[in-house]
Amino acid sequence: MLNINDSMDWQALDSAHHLHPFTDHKSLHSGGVRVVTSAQGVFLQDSQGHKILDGMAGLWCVNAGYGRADLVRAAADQMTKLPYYNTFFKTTNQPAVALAARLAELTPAGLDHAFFACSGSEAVDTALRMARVYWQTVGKPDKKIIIGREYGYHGSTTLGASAGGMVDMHRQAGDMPNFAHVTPPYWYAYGGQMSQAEFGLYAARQLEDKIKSVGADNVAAFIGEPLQGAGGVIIPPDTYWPEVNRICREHDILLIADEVICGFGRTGKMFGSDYFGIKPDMMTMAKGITSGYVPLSAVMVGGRVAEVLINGTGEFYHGFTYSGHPVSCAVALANLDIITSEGLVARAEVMGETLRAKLRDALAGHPMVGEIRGIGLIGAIELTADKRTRKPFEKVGHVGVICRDYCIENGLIMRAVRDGMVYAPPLIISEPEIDLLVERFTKSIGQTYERVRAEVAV
Ligand code: PXG
Repeated sequence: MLNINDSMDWQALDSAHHLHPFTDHKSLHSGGVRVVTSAQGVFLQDSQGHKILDGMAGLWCVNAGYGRADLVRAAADQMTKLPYYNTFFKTTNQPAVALAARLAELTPAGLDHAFFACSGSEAVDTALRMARVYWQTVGKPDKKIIIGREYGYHGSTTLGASAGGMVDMHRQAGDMPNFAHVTPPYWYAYGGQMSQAEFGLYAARQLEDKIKSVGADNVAAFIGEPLQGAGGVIIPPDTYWPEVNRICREHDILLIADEVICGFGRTGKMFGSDYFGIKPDMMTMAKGITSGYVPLSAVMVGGRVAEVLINGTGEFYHGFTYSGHPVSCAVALANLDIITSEGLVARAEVMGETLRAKLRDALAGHPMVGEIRGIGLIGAIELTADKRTRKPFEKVGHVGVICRDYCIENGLIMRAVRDGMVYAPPLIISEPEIDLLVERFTKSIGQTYERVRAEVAV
């Protein structure tokens, strides 16, 4: 019989039977998997007794922090009352209705209808299908192409992978027809001699050029994350989104804001669209909607599309067993209560500033640190082989992984994207916890630097 206190047993069983997402299994099995057993506040506990500061809020989602009794109670109460019923066939449930109405209030004006699913990928899939169905319904069935961006991430379904700009995903059956991609507004890497403001306009106009080259009559929608999270926390210059708004409006292209990471306070505003002034026709959201406690996602649909879907399309042949799941919706409502009553959105703005000020104090002069950027409680520290020229390291990703591994050794979870280190801690993080994060990260950067220097010397 398995001894549940022995972490090696869980590791062996995991290797024997469990396929993980985005994982090279050979290398996982040789190193051994970390077994996370519990969590409280901003700290994770693993089966070997390590207490680790979670600088990533799980996967950018545990906005309200771990161990929130109110969320547990909301789930238990709803499971006791009505654990499941579907929202097909002229049926609804109270938490789903209440959440749809609450989201209509919270999102920018005009986004008044919610379609529910379980994951960000399903929300993206739903929005893309809605976009195409919208154009079919209004008599423009050729408008099918979805334009996304390089380094964009929109999930792991085939449509989501095709909309995203991750070339490795495209290679592995994620390259459906009728998708196109444009340059991301990644000033640090691509800005060259341009000012941030100039580069924002330049990157937006790549979209306009693409629309012109494939023909606006063939384009259904542009999808973009307000800031690109999984792509490395690429934060667009202020000039970018207003220009994208204009381009989509003038060429009659639907605009989909993928708020899966940015939504629910991450940027210091309720939504990334509020922060950047995006005027979306649809918004996809997941993760922070329940702080990750249970799966839930939504597409918020604006008046233009909703009106056509409701009054023109007839039946939209799309939906999921768990659309509007009452337990997920009840947890989301309790989570939104926490976010609003504890002022977590404003807190993200203030604590984000504090975190960046401390990171800059500790690291701005470090020879390997190229840029420290962020808004709210999301950001990145770019590592570079040459601070002055922003030269990347020879083997992209190698130094990032070294740094990530030192972080974990030092009791801190950060993600490496190429050679940038990204952070997105729970929005409840306190100042002493920020100090700890900065202290552990600074130590890890120091160790990484020594290691890289030693490698170069060899
Ligand atoms: N859109 C965006 C903007 C996302 O960030 C999805 C859609 C898909 O959501 P689901 O719930 O289907 O995973 C995401 C998810 C990472 C990482 O390591 C990022 C995500 C998921 C897993 C890992 O950065 N983002």
